[in-house]
Amino acid sequence: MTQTLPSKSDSGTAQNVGPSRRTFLKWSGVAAGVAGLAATTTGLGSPSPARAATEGMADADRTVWSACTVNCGSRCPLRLQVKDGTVVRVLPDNTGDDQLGSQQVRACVRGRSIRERIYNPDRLKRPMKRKAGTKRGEEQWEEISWDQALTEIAEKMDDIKARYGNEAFYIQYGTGVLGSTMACSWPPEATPPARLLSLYGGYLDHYSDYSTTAITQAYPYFYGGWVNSNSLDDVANSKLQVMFGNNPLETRMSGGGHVFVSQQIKKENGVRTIVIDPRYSETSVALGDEWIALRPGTDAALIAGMIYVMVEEDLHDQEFLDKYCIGFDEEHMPEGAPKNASYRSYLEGKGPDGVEKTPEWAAEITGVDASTIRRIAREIANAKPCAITQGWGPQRHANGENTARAIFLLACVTGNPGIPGGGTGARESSSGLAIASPFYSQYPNPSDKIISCFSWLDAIMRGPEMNTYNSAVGVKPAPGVRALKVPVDDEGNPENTSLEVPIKALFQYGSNSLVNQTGDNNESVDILQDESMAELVVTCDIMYTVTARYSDYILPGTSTSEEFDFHNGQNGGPMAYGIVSEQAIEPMYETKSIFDICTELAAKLGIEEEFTDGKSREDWLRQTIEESRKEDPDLPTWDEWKEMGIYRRNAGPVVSMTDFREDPEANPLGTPSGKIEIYSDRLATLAQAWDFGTFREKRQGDVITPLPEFTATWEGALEARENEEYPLQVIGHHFKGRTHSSYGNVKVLKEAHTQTAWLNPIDADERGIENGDAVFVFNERGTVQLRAFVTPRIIPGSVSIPQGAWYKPLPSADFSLPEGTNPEKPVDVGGSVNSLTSLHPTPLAKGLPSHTTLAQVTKAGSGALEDIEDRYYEPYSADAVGMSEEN
Ligand SMILES: Nc1nc2c(c(=O)[nH]1)N[C@H]1C(S)=C(S)[C@@H](COP(=O)(O)OP(=O)(O)OC[C@H]3O[C@@H](n4cnc5c(=O)[nH]c(N)nc54)[C@H](O)[C@@H]3O)O[C@H]1N2
Ligand SMILES: Nc1nc2c(c(=O)[nH]1)N[C@H]1C(S)=C(S)[C@@H](COP(=O)(O)OP(=O)(O)OC[C@H]3O[C@@H](n4cnc5c(=O)[nH]c(N)nc54)[C@H](O)[C@@H]3O)O[C@H]1N2
Ligand code: SF4
Ligand SMILES: [Mo]
Repeated sequence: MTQTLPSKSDSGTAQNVGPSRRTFLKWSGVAAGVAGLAATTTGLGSPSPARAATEGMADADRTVWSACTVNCGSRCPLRLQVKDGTVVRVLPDNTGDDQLGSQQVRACVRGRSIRERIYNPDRLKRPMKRKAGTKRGEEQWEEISWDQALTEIAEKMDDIKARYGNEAFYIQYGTGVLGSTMACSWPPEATPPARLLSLYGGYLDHYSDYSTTAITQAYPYFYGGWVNSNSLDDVANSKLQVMFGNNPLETRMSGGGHVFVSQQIKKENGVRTIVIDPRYSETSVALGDEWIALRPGTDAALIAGMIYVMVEEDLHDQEFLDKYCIGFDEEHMPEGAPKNASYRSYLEGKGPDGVEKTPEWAAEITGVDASTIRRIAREIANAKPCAITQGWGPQRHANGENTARAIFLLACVTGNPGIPGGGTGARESSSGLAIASPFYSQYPNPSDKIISCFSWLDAIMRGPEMNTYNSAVGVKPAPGVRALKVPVDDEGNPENTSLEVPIKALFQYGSNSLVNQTGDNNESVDILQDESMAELVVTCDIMYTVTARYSDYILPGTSTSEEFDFHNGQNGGPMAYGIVSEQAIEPMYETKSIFDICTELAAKLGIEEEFTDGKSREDWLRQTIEESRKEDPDLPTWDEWKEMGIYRRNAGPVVSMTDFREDPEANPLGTPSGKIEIYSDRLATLAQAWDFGTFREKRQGDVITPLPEFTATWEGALEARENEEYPLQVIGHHFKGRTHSSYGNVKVLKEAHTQTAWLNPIDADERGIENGDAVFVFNERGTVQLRAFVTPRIIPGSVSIPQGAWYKPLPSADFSLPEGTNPEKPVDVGGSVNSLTSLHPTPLAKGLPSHTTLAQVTKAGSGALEDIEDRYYEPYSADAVGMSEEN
């Protein structure tokens, strides 16, 4: 077998390990139409490639507007060409221009390959039920009719409701159809299952999201609520750009390309860019003038070291700190705060730890040498203004709340919030359209209890033991607010709320988070396989995903190309836009839209009339646009919008927090002091009240600190040095080959962007690993087998396994495993980083610590490469588990 081995080059996308041609060609499409696709893409009817790109096939029956609606943080229109009822070609937006604010929205490689998602061998075809007597995940399915599936689900729901009440129902985090309106999959309250469950008596809601759990909870204590930084195009006004773990060139691949255009502006204006990331990311490659490689989870130490230098050399913006902030020095502390509790005291070693936060101290923790820390501290302080942003990688860590606040702090110490060219240290702003949501606002959830989006496995196991103090169980503050507000009594102490019952029924719609996207796949499976815990697991997806595999009922959904919908644009920068997609093709197989599924389930539950309110899907969409037009008459009508596909307008660049900057007294923040709180006395209170270790062992770093200080955490950079068994820090970056797990089964994308473990040559040499070798990455929680990408693009001591690959566990007995692997755990040959990560939540937010994981890497034995090669391209397929083929 011939193999294309990865190149050692460290630029661009050279990490890819090519598949063998044999496995690639082995693939065959499921639908008859697919056979014709190869011919059409070779240019039939297309006079020139350029024309083909926008005009496509001359003999297509029609071209309709559709969209890519997955959660990549962008949102792209697609023009689907249909011939004989089959999508034969995907064309880009052909409207707009090349000016920022009215730019064309060009779909990325994923959206452009959407046909291979529509006509994928893994498409779910008809409802399936787990066979009686088998365990979840054993993949023994019985195909059943829609009527049987929905009747049985309704009966089980009634039974659970009678025994436990509505708090036992949970809508899983799921963002696969985030970009739609009638097919929306998140936030829960904006989904068809939520309308159904609200009418049925309510459900347990979740706060925050897997993207931003830690930073969402950090915000209120620092800025009083969510604020963005300036939009990226505002970089034209900056003297320097500093990006902490922000990788928009991979995580914002379209959104109208404002990232690319804005960064062109950066280049034209000669704005130097420093990227601070354990990896030399795509953004560092394309934009970075300097890459600062730091150990994962240590940004707060780097920042302390830098601010130490700024203070020492009087480069900090004392005026800004005095006027807009509290907590920086002893002269500006909230009443009642202890002595020496200010950030300056922390730097000077006057706080409880007694350690001066010199650059040498920071160097020891971060791996960035002290002279570099001094140099960039001076550069950042002297560049006025300086655009400091963070992605969400830095906060997806064991104490990500403090990291997020530390990056905000750097922006404040340098006086950058609220001015052009500056920013808040948060992620970049983007404009949007205000769209009404009549379908979802009509029946709010009658239950106002809320848990962290990451706590549902705990709630399955021990719901009634969970309360505010030990698990941040809360009360929903207001519709649409997804941060937890902890109510306090007259003394300022948090009020306690408890769950009454465990979660018993789980609904996954557009979610692969039951298993695969949450964390610790193997433990999640163990919990789900105990049927005394979760009693009903229903999944609606378009693919036979990992989550589908562990469900009781699988309901096959239609894809966006099979539906009418409205999609609010995202990340167009200064451009706000929206897309109306038309139904391109008939629903495939026996698939149904989530609106129809919920309508039919509502009928079984006796609430159909309320559910639809007598309106069709299109009626609701029309109403959505009509109601939005009442507030914003410039918007097109539904019919006009349908015709034009995409509507856009220039909303202008965003500079955030200008009101506060101009007049902080008149425009106070939502913090108790109305100012930016570098020291938060509410966090000081929570630090006392919060109870760690009740049912998860308290681990290092499970602390809340009033200041955004560095905390050494479990499985963090410091622990890595002491841990001989698992000395490597594993992160799992968001990857261009997939949007999480979505598109993860598209062959061309797998071929172009192969799943590998990034490993520094120093670590590889120590282990006798060469580029392209098969390796095991393992810890107590699991073992993953995949190829190594040996590259100086990652800091020594760290490994990155791009998140979202599909978990594929095989019995460990089939492998000859190295010492240190846990034989009780299967070997994941799909390469999911969540086979290694932990379910231990972050301290304040109870969020995902996905990028905090220790593991070891060793070379896998002979034969492993061929194994990987063979398994990598085979479909996960529903056909393989007993679904019939005929359409
Ligand atoms: N192509 C593609 N785009 C996507 C997605 C996808 O799956 N694929 N997912 C979308 C979604 S839902 C989200 S939430 C966003 C996610 O966007 P992010 O959360 O920003 O993405 P990550 O890749 O997790 O992290 C960004 C960078 O942070 C780095 N990093 C990790 N740990 C640390 C640290 O401790 N400190 C510092 N300074 N850097 C660190 C990573 O190496 C990475 O380069 O992306 C969106 N866009
Ligand atoms: N280790 C680690 N884990 C992570 C992260 C990380 O950085 N590291 N990032 C986290 C983040 S930020 C996020 S947002 C989550 C994302 O986690 P999820 O929201 O679960 O995202 P996906 O894996 O893309 O799953 C979306 C599902 O929707 C399905 N879907 C797509 N289109 C349709 C449709 O039209 N109809 C139906 N019915 N289904 C559809 C897809 O097939 C897919 O199964 O992952 C989190 N997990
Ligand atoms: S994956 Fe994101 S950037 Fe790519 S086409 Fe879809 S919405 Fe656009
Ligand atoms: Mo996310």
